[in-house]
Amino acid sequence: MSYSYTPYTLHGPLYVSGAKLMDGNRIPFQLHGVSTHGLAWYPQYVTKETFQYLRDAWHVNCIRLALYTAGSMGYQTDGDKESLLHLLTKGIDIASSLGLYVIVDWHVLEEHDPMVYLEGAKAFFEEVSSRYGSYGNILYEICNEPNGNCNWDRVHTYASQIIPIIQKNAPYSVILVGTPNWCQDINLPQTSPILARNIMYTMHFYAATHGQEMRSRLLNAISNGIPVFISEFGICDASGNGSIDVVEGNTWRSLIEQHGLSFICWNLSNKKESSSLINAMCPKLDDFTDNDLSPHGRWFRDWCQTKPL
Ligand code: IDC
Repeated sequence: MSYSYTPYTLHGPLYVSGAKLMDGNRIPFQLHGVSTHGLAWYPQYVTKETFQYLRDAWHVNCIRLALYTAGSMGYQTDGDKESLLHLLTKGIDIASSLGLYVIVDWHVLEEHDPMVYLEGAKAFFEEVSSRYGSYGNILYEICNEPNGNCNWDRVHTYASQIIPIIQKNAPYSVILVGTPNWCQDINLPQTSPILARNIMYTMHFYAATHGQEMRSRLLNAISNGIPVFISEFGICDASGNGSIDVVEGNTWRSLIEQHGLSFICWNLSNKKESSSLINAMCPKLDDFTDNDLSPHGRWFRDWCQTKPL
């Protein structure tokens, strides 16, 4: 079924008020969607068929475009910058034409610390935010997962140089800031928050690895008024593989729903690993049947389908 209204026509530009993400009707709002795998590795899903299908059949209202900065084919390493940027903007354009929200994810991972490619990040966010400054459906995720020895001070220093670049061009966009320890340390921003408007801090979980202890940390952060956004999660283990844990997954789901948090599932690909939503042998780009989807994919689809656009 195809709708004549879209998430963006219904909800408009978003903003942050206190700890909450709000829509253009000034009502607390949840984004729920999928993250691509590394754009360089699975570019085939950046198509209108796939995004439209996910919107209409699964009620996905947001797509996260994961641009790995380092590693094989990374934007700052040996990737072809021009074609990666082209793929990213193609994703933004398709999502926008379908009225989907879209997260531009500067996917810091292997380099541990976003300061490693500070200059590259400045150039990248200048380029993208100046091109799309007038778009109200774009969120900027400025560093996926700081990790290793990267502490909150480093993230703060990085963020305070990137945020003004984005806000100069796209003054009203929501900006997502990763937290240390692969986005598990959601307690840290409270020690020295980032003093800018429309900021949310990201927490990531993988339900077969992360349980009650992390949920308590999340609850503490929420009760301390920290705006939290779950920009990546899975219900397999933190490697992106291993068995899925539906029981823990459902406990996370209840918590997310109770607090109206946004949630973006990893990952939109058919890579042979359990976090992939699509089965390894399935080449399809839309019209996914139960058999085309992994257990992860079916679990997430069933949840997402309960959501309004
Ligand atoms: C994983 C992918 C896997 C890939 C690996 C390294 O699922 O195929 O080989 O990255 O590039 C994260 C990261 C995300 C990881 C995911 C699963 O943000 O890039 O993807 N994960 O390990 N944080 C926690 C888990």
